[in-house]
Amino acid sequence: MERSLVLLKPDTVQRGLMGQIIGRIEKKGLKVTGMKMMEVEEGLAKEHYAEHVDKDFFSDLFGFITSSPIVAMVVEGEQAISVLRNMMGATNPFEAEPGTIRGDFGLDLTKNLIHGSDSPESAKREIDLFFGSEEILDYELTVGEWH
Ligand code: IDP
Ligand code: MG
Repeated sequence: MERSLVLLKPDTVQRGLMGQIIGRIEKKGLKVTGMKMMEVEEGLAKEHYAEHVDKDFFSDLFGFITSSPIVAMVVEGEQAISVLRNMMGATNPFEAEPGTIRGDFGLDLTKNLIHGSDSPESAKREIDLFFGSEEILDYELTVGEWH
């Protein structure tokens, strides 16, 4: 079983798309084990996007992610990392396939709605940045065996 850090970015919250995107994650059969609404402070933004701090788009990305509240989630399931990346679609919403979250809802490279961890190592690092262990719940979904 894998875990991924999912962020519903400020555009998702502002556009009222939280429910639709969380609904897709639930309907896929993935399990939400942590979830909170929060503002991303400057230090957290820089740590989370550490691999991008030297890129030319970083100031846009930083301004965007700190501009308005997000929803942070821990999502669990078999191959959850790649399954979520496929559901999200390509980073660039102009290239993301229809049927994906970015392909269906996005029209801007910075405002691309959702973050999902890209590897087990990233997932662990990112989950530890956003969640305390007491904020991640250990429970069974009783419908789980039907998926
Ligand atoms: P990912 O979110 O699909 O993993 P990353 O390459 O990790 O994509 O980039 C992190 C975020 O930075 C993207 O989701 C997007 O919001 C933004 N971003 C990535 N590349 C560019 C770019 O070339 N121009 C502007 N923003 C970008
Ligand atoms: Mg990434």
